Amino acid sequence: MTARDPSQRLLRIFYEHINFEKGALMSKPVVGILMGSDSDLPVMQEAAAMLQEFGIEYEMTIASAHRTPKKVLEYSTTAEKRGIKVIIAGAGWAAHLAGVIASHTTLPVIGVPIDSSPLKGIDALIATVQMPGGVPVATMSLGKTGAKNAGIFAAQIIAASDVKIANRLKVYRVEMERDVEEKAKRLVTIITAPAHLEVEAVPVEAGAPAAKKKPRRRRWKKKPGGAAPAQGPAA
Ligand code: RP5
Repeated sequence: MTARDPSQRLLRIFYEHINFEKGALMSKPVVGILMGSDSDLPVMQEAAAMLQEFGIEYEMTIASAHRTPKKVLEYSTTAEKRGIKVIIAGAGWAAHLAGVIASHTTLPVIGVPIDSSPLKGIDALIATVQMPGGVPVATMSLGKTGAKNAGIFAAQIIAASDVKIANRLKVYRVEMERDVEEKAKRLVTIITAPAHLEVEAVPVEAGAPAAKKKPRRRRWKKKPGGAAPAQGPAA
């Protein structure tokens, strides 16, 4: 193998993004994650991460509706017999992967449109979501969030017949609610000033998840005799 060998490139990316200790290679996968290219892996590993969180076994491979149509056909027509219960398919550009898979199997197919094109994924979104009647694809939102939701949605499908996974999903929701409430409490502390003080607003960096942000600095400034500025807690 040379350094430019595509399989080498894939392995490198795979090792960078997948935590093998948590078991990316599993003995009895029930979810199949497919993607059109190794360049989709940084997005699609979000789906794998959620499945790992819920303790669901999965397998992952690259198969392209356009570049490897025979592999897609083979995968789609044998998945059910091999014990796969849900297929997650992510692709960018003219993203036909999820739809083609759905045309070859009655397993539920979850599509993740990937924002890898100059059209920023609008092409992939439309190609994935606009399935003709009779062959549905459950289309998620674009990019990493869509891949994350695909993992959760696959867990929800599995949970319909697996009470252990159903309970893990309930715990996940409770934890998510608690996290949001904690962030809301932090926000109230930051924006509610004592009557004799005035808060100097420090802008929040856009986009970064709150948990990873540096704690916001509070700068308190004496306000001569005035009340705190009228600000309520943000939603
Ligand atoms: C699609 O083409 C893939 O899903 C990928 O998002 C896009 C670009 O692929 P590469 O040219 O990066 O291999 O089939």
